[in-house]
Amino acid sequence: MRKPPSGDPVQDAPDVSAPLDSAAGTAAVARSLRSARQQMGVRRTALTLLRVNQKDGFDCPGCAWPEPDKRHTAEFCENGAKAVAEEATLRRVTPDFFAAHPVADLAKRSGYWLGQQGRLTQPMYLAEGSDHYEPVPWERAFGIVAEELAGLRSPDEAVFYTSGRTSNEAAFLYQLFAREFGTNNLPDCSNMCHESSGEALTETLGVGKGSVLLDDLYEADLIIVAGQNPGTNHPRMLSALEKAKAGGARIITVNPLPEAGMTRFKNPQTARGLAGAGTALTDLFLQIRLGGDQALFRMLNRLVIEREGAVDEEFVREHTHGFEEFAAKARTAGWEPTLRATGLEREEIEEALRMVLASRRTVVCWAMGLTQHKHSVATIREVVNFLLLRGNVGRRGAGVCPVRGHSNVQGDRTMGISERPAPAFLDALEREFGITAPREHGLDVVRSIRAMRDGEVKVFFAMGGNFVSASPDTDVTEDAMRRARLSVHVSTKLNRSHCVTGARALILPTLGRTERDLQGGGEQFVTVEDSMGMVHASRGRLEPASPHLLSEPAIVARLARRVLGVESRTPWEDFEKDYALVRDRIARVVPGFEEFNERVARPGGFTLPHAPRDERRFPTATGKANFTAADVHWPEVPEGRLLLQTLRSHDQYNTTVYGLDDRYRGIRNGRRVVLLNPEDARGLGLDDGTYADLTSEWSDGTERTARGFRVVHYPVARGCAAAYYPETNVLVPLDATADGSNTPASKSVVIRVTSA
Ligand SMILES: Nc1nc2c(c(=O)[nH]1)N[C@H]1C(S)=C(S)[C@@H](COP(=O)(O)OP(=O)(O)OC[C@H]3O[C@@H](n4cnc5c(=O)[nH]c(N)nc54)[C@H](O)[C@@H]3O)O[C@H]1N2
Ligand SMILES: Nc1nc2c(c(=O)[nH]1)N[C@H]1C(S)=C(S)[C@@H](COP(=O)(O)OP(=O)(O)OC[C@H]3O[C@@H](n4cnc5c(=O)[nH]c(N)nc54)[C@H](O)[C@@H]3O)O[C@H]1N2
Ligand SMILES: [Mo]
Repeated sequence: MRKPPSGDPVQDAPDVSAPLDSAAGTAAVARSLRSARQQMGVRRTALTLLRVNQKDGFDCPGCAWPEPDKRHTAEFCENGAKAVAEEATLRRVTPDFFAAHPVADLAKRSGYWLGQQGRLTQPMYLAEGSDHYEPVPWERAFGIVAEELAGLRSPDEAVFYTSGRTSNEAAFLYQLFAREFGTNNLPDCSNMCHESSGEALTETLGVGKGSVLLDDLYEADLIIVAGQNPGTNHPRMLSALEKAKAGGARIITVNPLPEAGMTRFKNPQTARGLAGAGTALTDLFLQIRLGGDQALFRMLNRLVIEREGAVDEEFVREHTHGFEEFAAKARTAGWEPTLRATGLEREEIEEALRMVLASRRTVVCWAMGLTQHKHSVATIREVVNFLLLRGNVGRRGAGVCPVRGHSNVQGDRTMGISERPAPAFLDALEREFGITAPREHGLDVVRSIRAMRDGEVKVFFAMGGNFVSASPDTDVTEDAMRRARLSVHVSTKLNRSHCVTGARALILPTLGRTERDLQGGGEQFVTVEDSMGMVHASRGRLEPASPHLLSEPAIVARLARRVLGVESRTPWEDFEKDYALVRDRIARVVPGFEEFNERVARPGGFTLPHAPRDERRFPTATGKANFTAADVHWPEVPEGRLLLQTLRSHDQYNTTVYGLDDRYRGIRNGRRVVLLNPEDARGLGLDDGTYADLTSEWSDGTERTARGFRVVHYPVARGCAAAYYPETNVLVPLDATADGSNTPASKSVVIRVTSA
């Protein structure tokens, strides 16, 4: 079939052209200014974009990549500009809009359409049995939440979700409120994102965060970028890689797709980048099969161990534990399974080995390509083994670099947003606030969905995000949400989670990063922590999108007063007026934040301590860095089936679709595409341009189907397929999660592709 089958739920007619082999450059600048002007107009564009990531400006609501010390006047990227434009848009969703659109009608719209309607302006309430949201005064909205919470048999029948844009101050108050209320049910987007990294790093190094700073990248001899597409998702990282290369670093890219940004980068901030050929970033491209990374690193580790003098024996002796057991295991790695798991040639791995051995200082960077598989935790532990062997932790120019997603997802965790809080954190919280914190572990994202499905959770509260679209198994998740008594979303923009709701629902509109936050105590700023543990202030300057908006800290503080009543000894009212008082408390509860207010006042902020990086101290169970000797796994794919990864286009931010232009991959005007290796496609009788249905097969015998995807012949690794998230979340079974982190295995879904 050449045309989309009729009944296709989303208007989608993808145009396809050849993928590009370089990223950024003038086209990126033009694209960012165009989307900014469309949403904000000319003057606002100039005023806003110049404040992104400046020392007295606001933190870009895009990704968590850190700001360099010497900043350009335009320290943002094409996709940062889109993130800002999306928030600073002049379009508004008013009560009239809700009067004109019944919820059932909104539920039929695409996520793209919903997002394009503009900023939310007033608190809205969907009464039980009603088909329209209606405006509701703030105090009544808080009253509704309090009513439902008071009716629960146990505080654990409520869940408090967080998406990673929430500031440190709001996150700290939010977790305090949840714990005073009595639950650790604090799932967050991390559960779907870098949880596997946190899990693996905590066990092996004692700190669940990255160990490198920007300077380390600049000083590295070798940087391995595995399972990450920085050209789209962390574009400013390309500038750092370019600088590293100028300093002599070499780069190995490990990815089933050749991504334009890693191939060649035209830095839009330099004249040469704008006009010339740009910098070739990747020295060696390993086009790996999905999920083959553990096998790759295991083989490299075997080869390093076998090579005379290649292991840093002093480091291993002084600082690590478990080497012998690991080495014995690694020596058994065989070539045949390695080549099968990775799809690579032996010569390619040997070339990688030569680069590894030639490097004194190695950094490994990764993102979702490593974290969203069943065996992700073991894979990341293998990366740690790899770095430990040659002493590449706690040395300048070397270390682990998990590149975070949301701009404050790391900070939210530091502030205690976690369903499995450390006992020491709870002890400190109890001491500071005189509360009794619940000690039992709470629910993560996947377990929250199960609990809602099974009627065990009745109130769902979200601080940001788009839970039903971001979560796996869309149909199951939506049904689960519909079983809730009440769903509440603190949001800036309309999304699908406002349309698929509990029996009652509330939308609580909030300020974005770009906006001025005026409280009783004067103008406020908030703080965030980037992917490298640097904490700094973020100050919005724009007039808020509507006079009815409340800031996230104000929403939490007012809700807490209403729900907890006079029993709470926490000075919520003071916290709402003056966020510096919140920071004083954070300083006493969270290690590394001593003298928080003083230190964050300095331009550029401060860097949090990191024991492995700063002093080669490893706060693990053994007191050393741990080698781990897991079995090697990779996804088994039955005959005639493919392995699907669900990834991001260049024109989206998670569930927010900015536009329909996945520029670097040459895909425009539609998102229902499936990228297949031409040989695999031919084997299945699927010509480029035809339409196909995707059916996932799960081990319990259940199947899930998504229909009407345009087949695109694309240079993906053999046996692998790629399609966009969130359209394909419907294919990811709720129970398909990573061992040890419970992260949905969104990058290894076994599918069959059949002609539509
Ligand atoms: N503009 C923009 N920026 C963003 C986001 C966005 O949506 N838009 N999202 C933010 C968030 S929350 C996050 S977590 C990050 C996500 O950043 P990324 O992790 O870069 O995002 P994905 O699109 O999921 O891309 C995964 C990459 O890993 C590769 N990959 C997939 N599976 C494997 C595998 O098994 N092995 C290897 N070696 N590679 C694999 C894919 O081909 C792809 O290049 O970006 C953040 N920044
Ligand atoms: N299949 C598949 N599923 C995935 C992934 C994948 O790669 N494949 N990736 C996973 C990952 S890495 C992540 S992080 C999750 C993302 O999951 P979420 O963080 O839940 O989703 P987002 O799409 O980032 O949330 C967008 C919404 O956040 C709201 N928002 C934006 N800014 C603000 C703000 O400042 N304050 C408040 N209160 N609200 C705001 C807006 O209303 C917007 O509609 O998705 C996960 N799901
Ligand atoms: Mo993420």
